[in-house]
Parts: sequence; structure tokens; C-alpha cells
Amino acid sequence: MKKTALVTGATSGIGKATAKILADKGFRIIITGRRKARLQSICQALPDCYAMQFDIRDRHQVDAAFKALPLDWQQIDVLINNAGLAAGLEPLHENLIDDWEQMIDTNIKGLLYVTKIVAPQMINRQAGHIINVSSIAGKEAYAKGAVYCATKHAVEALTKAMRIDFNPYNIKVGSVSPGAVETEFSIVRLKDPEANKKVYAGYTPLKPEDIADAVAYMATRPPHVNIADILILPTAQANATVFNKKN
Ligand code: NDP
Ligand code: 8X3
Repeated sequence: MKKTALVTGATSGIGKATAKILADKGFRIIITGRRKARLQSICQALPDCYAMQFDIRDRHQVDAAFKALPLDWQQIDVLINNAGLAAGLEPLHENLIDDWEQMIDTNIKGLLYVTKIVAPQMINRQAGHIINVSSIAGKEAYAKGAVYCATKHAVEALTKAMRIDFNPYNIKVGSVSPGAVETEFSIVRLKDPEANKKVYAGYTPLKPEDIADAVAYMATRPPHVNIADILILPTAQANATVFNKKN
């Protein structure tokens, strides 16, 4: 029987690429996001797909969407907690408080809401796999990124803690931690549709498919193998802040 993977934040970037590669590997796919038209067109292009629309910050929307899941989509074998964002790039004292709320509510609380719903059925079945999308920002703190880094440090802590709490139930928990990937991430962060031209100038960033590939690797290991974390950087990136940029 085909396994089902649920990918949050699959209307764009890493989530969209992950849904595609997991579908290519034979998974049935549930995708989530807020943008309905994108959800529909992405789902239509996949062989066996169900789309759930909700704002992950709103636990009532999340609950309602899961309650409405058709019976034959209710068993989720692999959960990829990917939905997330950075908002703003300024020193802490200049940040907008609304940006803090958005990052904390999405990257930490949204991930928790979805996990709280999906984990109990994995526990009942004594099987399942949760892959959290963290970041180099979960390993290091950098200037002008305090709250984003804090949310991804939280994702790292939650990944380790879930691995302990779910260990008695045969559930794999791991994370993938990307460096710079060209998606809509910088457009959202800088609130500038032209942001990618500046942010990724002078070096080759990762593609969303590079991360999707790693997630697919994690999701297709034999039952006794759990990949705890994969840190993936562009060759031009040495750590959170050191880049080999040409011109
Ligand atoms: P994108 O902006 O391209 O994609 C973000 C996805 O998250 C979209 O599908 C978006 O869907 C969804 N999302 C955001 N907010 C919400 C919300 N409130 N409710 C529901 N869905 C939401 O960025 P990436 O693909 O780059 O980001 C994916 C993950 O990867 C994030 O967790 C990010 O922190 C992480 N990451 C990204 C890196 C990068 O350099 N790009 C590096 C390291 C980690 P919609 O807008 O339709 O709701
Ligand atoms: C996204 C990568 O370096 O902008 O998590 O924080 S970075």
C-alpha cells in the first residue's frame, strides 16, 4: 500500500518541491497552505493528492481542516513540518512586533498545532515519521535575525524533544537544516518582490529541489534507520554569514 506524506507550506519553494519528489517516489501527498489557487494547481499536477487550506497560525482552522479529511486520507505516515517564514531583517530593537508574532506563531506554534493532531495517530499505529524543516538559523544566531533564529532554535529543541517523547512508539523524528535556498523566502522576509536579485547575487544558492532530495532520502530509509539531521549549505556558504560572493 502507498504511504501518505503530508507537507505543510507546499504552495511554494521547499514544500512544493518536496511534494513533487515524494509523489515521484510513490507517496500519496497531502499539501497545505493559505493560497487556494496554488494548492489546487499543484495538487492537480500530482497523481494522488489532497489539498488542505488553512492558516497554520490559527489552531481552529487547523483543527477544522484535519476534521474534514476524508477517511482514506486520514492515515499520515510521514509529516513534513515545512511551513515557515522570516519576517524582517533588522536589529531586535528595530523589529516590528507584528513580525515577531508572525514568525513565532507560524514557525513554532503552527508546527506544534499540526504535530499535536498527527502524532497521536502515529502513536496508535506505533509507526510514523516526522521531519521538521529547521535552518542554519537553528544552529547559529546572526545579526538582524534574532527572532527568526530563535524560532529555528526552537524547531531544533522540539525535534530533539519529540524524538525522545515519541521514542517508545517507534516514530522517527528528524530535521533538515538548509542554508540559503532561492524560494519566496527572501521576498517574504524583505517584503520586496525583487529581493532575490539582491540576496542571491554573486553566488549560486541552493534550489528547493536540493532540500526536497534530502527530505526524500530521509523518508525512504529502511525502518531501522532514522536520519536525525541533515545540514545542507550552498558550496559558496561557509556558515550563517560567510559567503564566497563574486563581484
Ligand atoms: P517559501 O516562502 O517559498 O514557502 C513558504 C511556505 O510556507 C509557503 O507554502 C507558504 O504558503 C507557507 N506558509 C507560510 N506562512 C503560512 C501560514 N501562516 N499558514 C500556512 N502556510 C504558511 O519559503 P521556503 O520554501 O524557503 O520555506 C520553507 C521552510 O524552509 C520554512 O520553514 C523556512 O524557514 C525554511 N528555510 C528556508 C530557507 C531558505 O533560504 N529559503 C533556509 C532554511 C530554512 P502560503 O503562503 O500559501 O500560506
Ligand atoms: C533561512 C536561511 O540564513 O536566511 O533559514 O537564516 S537564513
